[in-house]
Amino acid sequence: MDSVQTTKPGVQISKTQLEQFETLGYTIVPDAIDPLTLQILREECAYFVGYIDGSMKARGRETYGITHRGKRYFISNRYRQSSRMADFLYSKLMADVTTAFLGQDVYLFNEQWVVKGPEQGMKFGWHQDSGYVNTLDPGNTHAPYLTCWCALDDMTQANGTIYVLPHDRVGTHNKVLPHVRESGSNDLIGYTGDDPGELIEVTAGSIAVFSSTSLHRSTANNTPLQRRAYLAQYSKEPIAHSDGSMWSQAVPFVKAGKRIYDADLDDGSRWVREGVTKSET
Ligand SMILES: O=C(O)CCC(=O)C(=O)O
Repeated sequence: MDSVQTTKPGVQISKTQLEQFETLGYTIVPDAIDPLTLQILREECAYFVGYIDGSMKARGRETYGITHRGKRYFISNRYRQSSRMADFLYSKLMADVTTAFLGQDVYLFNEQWVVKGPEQGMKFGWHQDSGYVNTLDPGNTHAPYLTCWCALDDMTQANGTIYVLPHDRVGTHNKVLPHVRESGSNDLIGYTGDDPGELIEVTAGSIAVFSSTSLHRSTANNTPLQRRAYLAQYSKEPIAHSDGSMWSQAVPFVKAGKRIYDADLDDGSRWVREGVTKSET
């Protein structure tokens, strides 16, 4: 038995997963999210997609950045508009998962829904999450952060799951590649080689954990149902913009191994870069 850490009954981060993360840049935590929480996440997801879709319709917009109406939604940093999302983001489950990979201090950096519409759900191009940071802020030097990609549906090649390119096949361990914006989709593309990457097919409630320097992409959704993911990103220290100001958010979550999130202090007036909650642009 190689388990080194128990997160909750039935969910463990093993030595093998830690080694896989270190070597390949990603690992999977299967069936991590309990059914009630999964239901809550799906309900919250429906609310935010409906809200953004309505906002786009009302403004006659087909795109907001990388969101394309009906096809693909990226809805970021809205958890304070929900009475339930903080419970998940700052849960024991997420503390146990994030501390296993980041260490004893953890901050929430970013959170977003990534939803692909039925039948016409668009693909998402090869990128590193750190590539988005560095393209928007050239010269940024941040420690890699952690993406917890939470599957809200069973994820398959057909409905637009992700592929990850292991670090050891492309040399991305702690390395951020240049990215170029793709016209039409507005995606930033960080890899144009012919390695298809590793297909991540997981059941709803599983979490794919990867480093912000891991190259990943996702395929189109050709099924009759939405494909829903919730992506929660955490860092081991506040991430600064190269001008010294805060990048995105740095909400204190875990300090010296203890959960310290305080909802009463988290009213959006601190630990948040101005404008970060406005994704309709
Ligand atoms: O869920 C997906 O399709 C991929 C999302 C993703 O790669 C990202 O938001 O960085």
